[in-house]
Amino acid sequence: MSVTADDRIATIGGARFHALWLRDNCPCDECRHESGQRLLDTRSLPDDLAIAAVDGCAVSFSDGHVSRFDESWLLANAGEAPAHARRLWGAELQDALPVARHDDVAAGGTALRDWLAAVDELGFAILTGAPTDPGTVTRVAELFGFVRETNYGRLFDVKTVVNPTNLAYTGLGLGAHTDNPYREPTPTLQLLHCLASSTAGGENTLVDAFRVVQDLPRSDLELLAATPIRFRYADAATDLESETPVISLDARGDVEAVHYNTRSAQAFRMPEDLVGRYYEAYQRFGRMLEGAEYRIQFKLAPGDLFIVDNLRVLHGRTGYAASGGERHLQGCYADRDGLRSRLAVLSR
Ligand code: OGA
Ligand code: NM2
Ligand code: ZN
Ligand code: ZN
Repeated sequence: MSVTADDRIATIGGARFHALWLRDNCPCDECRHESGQRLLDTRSLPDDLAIAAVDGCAVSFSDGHVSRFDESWLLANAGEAPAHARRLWGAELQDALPVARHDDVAAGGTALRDWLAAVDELGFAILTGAPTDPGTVTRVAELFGFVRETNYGRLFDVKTVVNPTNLAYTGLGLGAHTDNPYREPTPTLQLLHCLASSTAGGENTLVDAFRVVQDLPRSDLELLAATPIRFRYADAATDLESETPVISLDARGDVEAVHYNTRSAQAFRMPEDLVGRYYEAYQRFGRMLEGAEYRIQFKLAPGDLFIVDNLRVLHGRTGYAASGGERHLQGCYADRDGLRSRLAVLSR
């Protein structure tokens, strides 16, 4: 155990800790409430706080306070936090789709935990053998979190209708897309549940856009990330518009979100001398998103459902005939925070 010459850094268990960081994270009853929330107001700490002595994991400070740490807590929290663990995938995943039985997952416990862990890691998962009752999709969302109600309702029916307000409500094929990029914030999860499927076609496609971004030239990535575009959806009762780049990077410079939807993208607004170069990057990325090497495809049977991370895994469908059978899905939106919370609780 040692304290460096300037009395600001203590070395404990081989890791180095700053005086302010240690004092700020004191676990004593005076500094932490039993709920785990911090009672100590970080702003009250003197800027020149120093370490007076270190004895094992007990640290005395220049303000007279003594903190007793748990060594394993200190070592688990030293240095930079690791990036979120995710497993990027391409077409090879077709042979190992993350599929679980509805009844097992609905029973909770490890089956639910494993299914949620697949969503967290791969950005999607499939359920088979769910009831075909209307409303099942929101009951599945409630297994882990909260439904995000929107102008489309708490849930929406995806089937062909007369005078559709959205191309989803036709038999047209839909290229790989994220839903609702015109919404702020964009829903982070989408669920789609099959009630009926007796038409030819209407198969679903999924692509891990974060995997595709890995293969995108760096200059394209940077341009798409630095240039906001606008998405819009409007009907008689609704007018939604939001501005976001096609690729969003987090504070580490890693991909955090993809917003891609050719149906709702608005006319690009940017300096004319950027337009040609922007289209070049946008088209390259958009065409790669349809590449067979990245795509998986499956046909939902009645009672099947899939959930996607709507800012990572793009979904699409092949076209289907409006006559000679019925195709009826129900969908809803939800958010990742609820899913991760349930996953963390189940993993305790
Ligand atoms: C949607 C959608 C796919 C399908 O409703 O957002 O993409 O399989 N539907 O109909
Ligand atoms: N629906 C199915 O984001 C979109 O506009 C895709 C969404 C209408 C709720 C379709
Ligand atoms: Zn304390
Ligand atoms: Zn969609």
